[in-house]
Amino acid sequence: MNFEEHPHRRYNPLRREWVLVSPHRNRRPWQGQSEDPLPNDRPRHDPNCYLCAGNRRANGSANPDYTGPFVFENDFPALLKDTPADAVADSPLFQAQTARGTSRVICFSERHDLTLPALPETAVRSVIDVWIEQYEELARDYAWVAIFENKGAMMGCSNPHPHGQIWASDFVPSEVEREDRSQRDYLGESGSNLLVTYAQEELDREARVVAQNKDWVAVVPFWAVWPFETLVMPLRHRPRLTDLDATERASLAGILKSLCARYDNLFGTEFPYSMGWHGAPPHQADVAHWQLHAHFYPPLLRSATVRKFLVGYEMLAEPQRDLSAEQAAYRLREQSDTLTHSEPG
Ligand code: H2U
Ligand code: ZN
Repeated sequence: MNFEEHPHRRYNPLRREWVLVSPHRNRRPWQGQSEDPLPNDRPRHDPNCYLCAGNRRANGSANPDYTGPFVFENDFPALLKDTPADAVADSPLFQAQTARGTSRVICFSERHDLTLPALPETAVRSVIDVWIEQYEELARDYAWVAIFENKGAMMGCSNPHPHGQIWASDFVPSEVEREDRSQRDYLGESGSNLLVTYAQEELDREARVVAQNKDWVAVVPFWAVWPFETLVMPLRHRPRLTDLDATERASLAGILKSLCARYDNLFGTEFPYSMGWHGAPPHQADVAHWQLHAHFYPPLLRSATVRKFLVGYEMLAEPQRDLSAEQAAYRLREQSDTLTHSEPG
């Protein structure tokens, strides 16, 4: 089988599903327009931004004059703290349960104009520290803490001010449960940790590695669905964000910055994506099968404006891609790991 020629399916052992790869459609030379980089003309502080320091939010509360990361309770939370516990299961076809939780917003920086790859490494490190603090605090009361970032209008993010979200819930969401089961079964069957083994094998094979340092590796996973999807993993066994030591927290800032700079450099744009962390649920005692990781799911395919849609066949049959994971990794790897497009002053 030739991965660059023959249509084939690849298996995703984390989600336990297949992806159809059609590389023959892609043998033509790269068709991506090379677009002029979009100038970032955002001001350092935007008086109309509801996330900027000192400004009023939609519900009237005022942000403090913060510097560095700033966390506040989402004014329009998807989960509420005081939902009464209840469940409906009078029929297997009509099951429901109440959901309790809380939602917070984390502004990465007071700078309206700087996203993760443009922030100094120490500022990215502060974001990581706040992610971990928030996780520790919310994990005391909740079954799961979702830490994620939606970036760019294409991903439904309305505000370019660099920010992410933190949702805590009294349930473990489906995607995490699925990964829990597949990692648990893999450990049971093979005696080894799925992602620790996977990261090592990707380092040996090299073709899908985008960035690495002494503690971390970022790869386009063998089973990637989104064209430039990546998976960021620690090299040592670390079930949760809270298991990272100081060195790993610092080197995480480095690899995140380098990965996001490569993304931005690829099409000369602030690369949109949804990213987020998966690790062992806070109250789970057996964590040998779990390995912490971040998924980056970016929608862009060929340029700053041409995106991949997961429609027809993807919705009704299974995910499909043309660009192979190896080609995507090569294109990201050949980018500079520092921003090359115009930066605000
Ligand atoms: P996006 O990342 O989807 O753009 O959303 C930012 C979050 O900020 C969103 O969840 C919240 C929205 O509910 N928000 C506030 O909490 N206060 C505001 O004044 C506006 C937006
Ligand atoms: Zn702002």
